[in-house]
Amino acid sequence: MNIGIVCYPTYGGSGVVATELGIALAQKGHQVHFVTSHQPVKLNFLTHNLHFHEVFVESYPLFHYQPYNLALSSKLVESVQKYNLDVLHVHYAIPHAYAAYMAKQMLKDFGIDIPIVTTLHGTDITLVGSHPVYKPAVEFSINHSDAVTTVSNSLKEDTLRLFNIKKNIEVIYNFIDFEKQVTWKAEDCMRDTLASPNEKILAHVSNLRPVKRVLDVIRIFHKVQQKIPSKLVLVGDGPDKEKADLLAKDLGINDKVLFLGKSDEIRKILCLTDLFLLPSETESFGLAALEAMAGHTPVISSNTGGLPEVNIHGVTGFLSNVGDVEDMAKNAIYLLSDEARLEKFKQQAFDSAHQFSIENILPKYENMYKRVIKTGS
Ligand code: GMT
Repeated sequence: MNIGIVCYPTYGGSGVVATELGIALAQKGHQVHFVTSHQPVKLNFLTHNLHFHEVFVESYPLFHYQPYNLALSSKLVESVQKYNLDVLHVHYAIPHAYAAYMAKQMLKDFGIDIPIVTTLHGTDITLVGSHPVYKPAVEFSINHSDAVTTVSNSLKEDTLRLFNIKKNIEVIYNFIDFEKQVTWKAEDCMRDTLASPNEKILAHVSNLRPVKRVLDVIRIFHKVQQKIPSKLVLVGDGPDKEKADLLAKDLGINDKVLFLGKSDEIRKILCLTDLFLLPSETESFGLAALEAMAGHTPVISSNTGGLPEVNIHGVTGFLSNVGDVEDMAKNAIYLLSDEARLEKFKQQAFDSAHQFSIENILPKYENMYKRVIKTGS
């Protein structure tokens, strides 16, 4: 198939899922065309079957806001015709589903009816999409997609609750490619660069936005390190980084909190991590939790959104109510204080992650593409 993919070409979340999906489809022999504002960060174009078409937004003094939607629609119309695309798969509704709908209508003038698959990722529904300034356009573009997917049952329920949806929504979970999961040997992890042998290592990876509750991460760690010699590794960059740094200083633990910034070495960092913290306010799936589990790391998380579908309470880690720092710290100490228990949870987290392996998920998208190409819905 010739598949067009539209996404935010950024680190984290929907962009990563879209990019990894495109790479996997290309490896299976499909021609995959990314139509995005920049080259997706994880993409290596010296790979067969992968193509990148940059959306260029022409600026003009009259424009207060750059009309990215228009530029994207136009580029999609051009790409569908030039590369004979069979289907467009857009990730994150705003503004991608809307721009794809416009492209679909324009292409009808050329006798082409291109099917649109929209994957909803989370904040496009929960935080941003349901805001009154966007809601009518988001609802319209979901209802006019040929097929719609969400990354968890929880996000499907949120979508049905927050919008008047007339389409069937299929849940297709986020995934992990275990073949890319380099199994670092313990001695290669270079644990000693971050902690002394008697210390445990806790980690948090995110874009450090308020929705991730990074201050809770610091507060949980503050309690944990009072009982268990440990270090906290924070990976990522974002608006709450400074606040987190200040809180660590106020609590007198800044020598134990290591800010590593954005990193391409997440798997290597997970190799030396004993416990992953994800106390998010809302999380449609929690790809970071799945990546941690695939790296043999149990997860202490909130029980919001799709997290209970990924992090199984008492098996792969523990769940607590959003903001219940006390309970999260108690669960973390319970795991870290018993070596045999910690090892058992590490193995269980790894085993459970396999239900989300790419071999299980990829055929669901391929079947969906085949269906919409054939029947248009
Ligand atoms: O929250 C992020 O890190 C970014 C955001 C996005 O759309 O790029 O992530 C959302 O999509 C991910 C991939 O499907 C999910 O794993 C995240 O849970 C989801 N984030 C939220 O719902 C807050």
